[in-house]
Amino acid sequence: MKDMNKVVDKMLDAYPAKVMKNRKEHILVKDSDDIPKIGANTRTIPGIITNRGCCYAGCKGVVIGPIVDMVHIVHGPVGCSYYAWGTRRNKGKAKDGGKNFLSYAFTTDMQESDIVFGGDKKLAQAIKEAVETFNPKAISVSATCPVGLIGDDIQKVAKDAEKEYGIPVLAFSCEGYKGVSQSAGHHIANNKLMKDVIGTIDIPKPKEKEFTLNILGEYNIGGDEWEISRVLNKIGYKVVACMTGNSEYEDIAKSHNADLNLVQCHRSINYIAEMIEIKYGMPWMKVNFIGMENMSNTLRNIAKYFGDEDLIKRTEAVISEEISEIEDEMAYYKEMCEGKTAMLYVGGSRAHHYQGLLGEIGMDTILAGYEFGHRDDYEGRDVIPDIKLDADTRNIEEITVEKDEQKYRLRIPVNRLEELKKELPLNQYKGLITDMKTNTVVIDDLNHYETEIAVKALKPSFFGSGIKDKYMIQKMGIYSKQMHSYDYSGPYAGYKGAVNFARDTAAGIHTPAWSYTIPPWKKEPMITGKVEGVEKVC
Ligand code: CFN
Ligand code: HCA
Repeated sequence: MKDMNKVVDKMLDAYPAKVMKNRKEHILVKDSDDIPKIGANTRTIPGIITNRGCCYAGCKGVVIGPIVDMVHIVHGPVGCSYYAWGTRRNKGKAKDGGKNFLSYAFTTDMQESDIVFGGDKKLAQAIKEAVETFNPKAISVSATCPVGLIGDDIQKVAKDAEKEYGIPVLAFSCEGYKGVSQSAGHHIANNKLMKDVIGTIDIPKPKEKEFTLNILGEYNIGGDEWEISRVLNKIGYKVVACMTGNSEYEDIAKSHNADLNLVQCHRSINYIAEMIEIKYGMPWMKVNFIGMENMSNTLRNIAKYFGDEDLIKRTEAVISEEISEIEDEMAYYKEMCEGKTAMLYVGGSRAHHYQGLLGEIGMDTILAGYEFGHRDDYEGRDVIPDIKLDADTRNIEEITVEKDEQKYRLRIPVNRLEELKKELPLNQYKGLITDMKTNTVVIDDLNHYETEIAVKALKPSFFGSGIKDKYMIQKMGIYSKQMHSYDYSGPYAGYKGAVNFARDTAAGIHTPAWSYTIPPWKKEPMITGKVEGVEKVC
């Protein structure tokens, strides 16, 4: 068994003392069942080749961009707009009579003169053209770095446009430089959706035995949401809104009327889940639709939440039907992948979500990390303490109570919710570290240099990565799959998605291409140099 501490020491060894001290906090070896603390969500050291993106990417690219029937205008240079155009593969379809603008890239194409004289007028003109040409339900405006630097008031432009055209125009001040990663952009997007969209359209109360859900933190990458909803619909659930994959503006406006929020990606949308619970009394449950076992557990948990006998029965029937359709093929790919090892380095949730699925095809994850996860994504978060109520208000189905100037509406009796919280992942999340085996490595904000050391030392068969590191890994002769966009494949969620992933992974690992690739350490002479009189081999 490889001594992981030695691998980590080797990574840290090359750094100057200050950098080493910083990076040390972000790297750990899991050597017991304890959950150690990890440094996360802090600024990347300048000069290090990080894989992180920016605040604008997190707001426009991730959370707002997938809403299908809005025109999403990027106020900034064309490059920023181009960057967030289509590469994420968040798919969407227009609903009956609806519109879908996902294939367009709308930008104000800021030029030097706009930087000098201000870009507000150009933005107002862009909104006017968008309304006249496309007549969308709503418009978003996302700010890029220069907008904040020159002080264009996009909030005012948006307000004026709203008055003039009578449609919602949401302005996001998500300049790229805000915060330390995409994460700040998620938060900005969540806040505005909550403040200005969610709760603005009411739908009648669900009929008896109608079980309604929202899926939060699911962006329909490669069609994941379609596969998840197919199974949920088959069991009998109605999905009101998926935030924000494949959703229309009005779905999101109505989402407060559903019964339960399911949270797939905790990192990008926990804020909305929390705020909906506080404002509308709808609990949230952590789910994982990736992998057969995770999918089945998730479906069982949802059924248990509602506690309806028919629903529980239908859930079991659908699970067995779906599994029986794929188990032979999964077993075949498992034979091909059994005993191989994987590394996962993806944004803020997938490095955790995919470990179960990899396990189902016989692969252990030996190193994992997030680009921008927070400490709770790594270490987990406990049940958020309940709103404390007077004894006589317990057991009442629908009440409104005032606490800390907030109104809480309770949909299910508090004592039932309290019981359920003991059995189900309601308002709680087990972090990535919890699920990793011992003698594995967890690295936050992994950089290219550290990736190279880890790959050379541990030679995994699979590296789940992004566009920035994929090819440097493949040049080392290791199969690397983009876990953001699934390269050109998908869906990977749900049962049918699990087979797609298993098939792609088995094929990727076994392609003969790797035997033609000679990794650099086999053909290049080692570089030697002298550091303060000490012979140093790199
Ligand atoms: S689709 Fe999500 S699942 S939203 Fe987030 S944290 Fe990014 S865009 Mo890339 S693939 Fe990635 Fe997650 Fe949530 Fe995607 S792991 S980095 S910001 N992400
Ligand atoms: C982003 C979007 C991204 C980038 C993917 C990658 C995505 O945060 O900028 O680096 O390969 O999923 O498209 O995470």
